[in-house]
Amino acid sequence: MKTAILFLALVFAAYTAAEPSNAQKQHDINYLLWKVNEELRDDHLKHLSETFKPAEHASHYDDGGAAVQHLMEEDKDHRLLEQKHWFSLFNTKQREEAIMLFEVLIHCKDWDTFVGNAAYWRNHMNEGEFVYALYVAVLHSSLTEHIVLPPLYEVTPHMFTNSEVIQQAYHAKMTQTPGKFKSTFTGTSKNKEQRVAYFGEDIGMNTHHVFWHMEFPFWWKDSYGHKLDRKGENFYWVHNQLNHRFDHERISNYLSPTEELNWHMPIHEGFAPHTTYKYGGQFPSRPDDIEWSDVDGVARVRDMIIYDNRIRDAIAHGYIEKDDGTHVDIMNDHGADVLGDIIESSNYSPNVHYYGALHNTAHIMLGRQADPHGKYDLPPGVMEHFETATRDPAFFRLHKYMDNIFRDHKDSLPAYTTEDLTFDGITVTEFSVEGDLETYMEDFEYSLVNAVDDTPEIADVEISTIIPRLNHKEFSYHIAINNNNGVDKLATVRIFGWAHRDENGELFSFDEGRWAALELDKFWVKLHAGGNEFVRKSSEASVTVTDVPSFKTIMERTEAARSGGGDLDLHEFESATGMPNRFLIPKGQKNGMEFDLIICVTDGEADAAVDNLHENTDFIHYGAHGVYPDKRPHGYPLDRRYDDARVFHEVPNFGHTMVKIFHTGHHH
Ligand SMILES: [Cu+2]
Repeated sequence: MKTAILFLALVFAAYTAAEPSNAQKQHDINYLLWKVNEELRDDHLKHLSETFKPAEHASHYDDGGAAVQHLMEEDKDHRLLEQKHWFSLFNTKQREEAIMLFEVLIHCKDWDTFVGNAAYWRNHMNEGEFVYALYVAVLHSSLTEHIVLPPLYEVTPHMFTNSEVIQQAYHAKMTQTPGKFKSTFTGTSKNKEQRVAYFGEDIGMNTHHVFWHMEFPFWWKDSYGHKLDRKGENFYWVHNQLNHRFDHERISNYLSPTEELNWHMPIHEGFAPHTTYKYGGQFPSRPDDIEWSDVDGVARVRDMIIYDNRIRDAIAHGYIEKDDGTHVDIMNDHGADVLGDIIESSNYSPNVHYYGALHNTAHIMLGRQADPHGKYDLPPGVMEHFETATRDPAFFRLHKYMDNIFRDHKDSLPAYTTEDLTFDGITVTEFSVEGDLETYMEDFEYSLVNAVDDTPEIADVEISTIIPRLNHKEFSYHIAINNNNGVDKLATVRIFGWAHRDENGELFSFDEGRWAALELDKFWVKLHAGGNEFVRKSSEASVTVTDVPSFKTIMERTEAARSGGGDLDLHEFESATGMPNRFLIPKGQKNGMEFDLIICVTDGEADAAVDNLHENTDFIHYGAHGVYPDKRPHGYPLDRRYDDARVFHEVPNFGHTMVKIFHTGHHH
């Protein structure tokens, strides 16, 4: 008996040794990413990086060590990209290397193997590849479930910060003088696009975009452990929302909505990024009104037109053709998912040979238009990084073009009818917002300590930048719903909004408005028999996330938990995949921008893909783990056309209200 207890105690000790506390794991991740272009600043990790032997632990990988063998051989043969060189995910060879490291990490069965590999490869691989592989692995590995990734703009500040400010940061470091430098948005007011640069250049929005592409990598294989649910449809929806949010910022700034990119027409807007690679020079600029050029080694413009035609043909036919010649019907709610896989394209595309990779190739095409034949040896353009792509107005034009392809498909589906939408016995009796909605600009400060070079012998000086960003005051919806069914009913509540008028003050038609709608919230409630009344706060919106705290704050909280022995709780920041909550509503206008709000209450029993959603209000909106909680298509019930707008307005379980969004300038 005693020996059995002793044995159990030993097993337990061995088990706990293998799985350290959350605070310890967070500590390791923090230091792996801290000063990522410099030597490791944690003694244990440094020791690991010098002593860990990746290939000697075959039983600690669930692929028997195949991935690590592969990477070791590449390294031994000196085939890996050098350090202190730019990295672009759209560069095939570089991406393959980053994926090799990701595959090593995702196949680790325990933390010691994971962290040993991370420390080892940090010294052996290009820093950009390392950061990318580690971020994606942390997002997807079951070993790192509660790890919060530090804000990317403080890990690789060059990708988010204007060169002028980066130069000031180097100067501050050289002269050992602390500095806080003001960032401004790229360009001058001579460029109308400057008015909305606060959106495309928002570092939180850029991070959201990068994270989405890390949660749903186009190169994902299900052999990594799980299937990415509705990946293609999510691709369509996340970019649809980015586009329509951007268009709303344009309307509130009296600009016309983004025009779609056209392969037959010049690219109207040029772009001067004012950003520099940490290694590899300036990001290239693109002048105004250039004609499209074929890009050597990437694609010809006419290839893009051919792929475009094939995709539009599939929409017109109502099916796509798989590579084995069989057909996949797309005239249903699942169609957008298949089209998304094809258009991006991802590994889920059923026929990449025929439909190409419209989105990924277009990103590279746009990124290279400044040097399409490689004559000037320029590094990749901003469009070739998810961190920087939205800075370029052409990003939104490209995505408007693709959004319109999805719209062609959605508009080809049968219209919703009253029967489709009615939730028997349910009536929305009140839907209102307390007070006015109010947006404002505020100053945000982030650290540039990781932008500059240093040595362990010289102490850090505080270097940061201050940049304006959009925010809004908290508000709440008042909702009253009558349930005449005599029994409890589970309901899905969906809230959307769109500008009442366009940039010229003309009314939006219902059809224009519903396609441009912004998804503001989605949640499940239990409706009791009779009257139900509740308040929903803007901060609870399930489509947005809280901004992640600074790298320094994460480190301080981690170390406090480690030394105090308490466990680290950063769970509110675990998902960074949604839009920052600051952007929930578009910027208002001084005298108020009219904004339509609608609420759609539908059958929660029929919609829910997961149990007990009414008790779990902070479900992860785009999170890559598991099944997406809502069975309905994204944007439902605004995703399809209506034969008559009255169908929508007369459903008793829907409600509407009009509000005004005011903008009150800069708050300090
Ligand atoms: Cu994207």
